[in-house]
Amino acid sequence: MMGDSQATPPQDDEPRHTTSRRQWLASAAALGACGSAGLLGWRLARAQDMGDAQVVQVTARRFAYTPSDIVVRAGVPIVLEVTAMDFAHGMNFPDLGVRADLMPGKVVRVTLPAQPEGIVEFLCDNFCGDDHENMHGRLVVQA
Ligand SMILES: [Cu+2]
Repeated sequence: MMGDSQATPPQDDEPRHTTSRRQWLASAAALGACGSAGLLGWRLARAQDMGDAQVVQVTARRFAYTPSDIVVRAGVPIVLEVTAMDFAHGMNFPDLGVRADLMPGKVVRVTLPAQPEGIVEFLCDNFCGDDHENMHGRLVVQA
């Protein structure tokens, strides 16, 4: 980009104009040198946030989540693609303040922030029948 603008300087600029333009170019180049590195770093960080989320498929049906132990890596955002098979179950992670209404037959994406190592419990919070209280599972976060 810089090469292009230097290779074809505008012919009709006044000298003063040219000077200020040159100063602008110099500071732009200086900015670009460290600025683009910073921007690159930012882009990489964003890409990791977005692209490296671990995706896990989960199904929900009376009265269980499958898998009931969802094993994920610590420190990496989590996306659960949850399909309810038979009812609009409600997936609730009380400790994370995250819940989602599941739609029978549809994939619902439940996004969770990166977690430290440990266990995070989740449950069904839409009453779905006699064993509703037993419909729960665990996010098993491993280092
Ligand atoms: Cu349920």
